[in-house]
Amino acid sequence: MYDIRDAKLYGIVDLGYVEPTDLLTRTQQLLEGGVDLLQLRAKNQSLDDITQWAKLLLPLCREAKTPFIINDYPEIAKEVGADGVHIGQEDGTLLAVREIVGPEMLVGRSTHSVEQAELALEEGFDYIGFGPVYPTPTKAGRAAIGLENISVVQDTVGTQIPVFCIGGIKPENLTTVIEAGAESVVIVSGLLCADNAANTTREVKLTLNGK
Ligand code: TZP
Ligand code: MG
Repeated sequence: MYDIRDAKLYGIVDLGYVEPTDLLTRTQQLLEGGVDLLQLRAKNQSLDDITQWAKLLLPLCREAKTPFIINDYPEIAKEVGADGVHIGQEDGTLLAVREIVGPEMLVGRSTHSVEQAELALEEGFDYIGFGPVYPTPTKAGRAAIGLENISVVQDTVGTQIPVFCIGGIKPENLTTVIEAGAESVVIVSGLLCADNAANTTREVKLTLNGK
């Protein structure tokens, strides 16, 4: 049985960076490189399209034994039989999501402060995203929270559920983020825009594993 507490690197195939025609290839590259969780993130796309893409990607993730998470849409996660769903601060309560997806599915929450992180733990989320650590075009308009509270959240929330630091994290600044206390990260553009996504993913995994 997969234990999400072992997850170090959370990869996202984001339609802001990947053409629909490249989705399968990019997903395969991230899986080959060893992401521990794979999310489909598709802002401003039709529910039908997202559902179809999710159905394409799910078998790849199953083959790689990597949990497949849908961003924003519990109904789609339920329909396609995904392993999890990820929601933001504005996306309602865990209870409302559980009514759609049931008790087993992983449910993650985006958090942007120590207070939000602690509330997400209290509410019962399976993991959190914590950031943006650095400003990032992937989440335009959201202020960066910096490095200083990573160790605080890691030492409180992070002893109970995984804390994935997110936002502007790249291979170049990963060591700085780890030195600030991060144990697990989400990297979006830093993997998707790499010349060789599979190799970059592999290198990032080695760094996260302290090698
Ligand atoms: N939530 C906070 S920052 C962010 C999300 C979805 C985007 C992270 O993307 P990148 O490209 O790794 O900065
Ligand atoms: Mg959302």
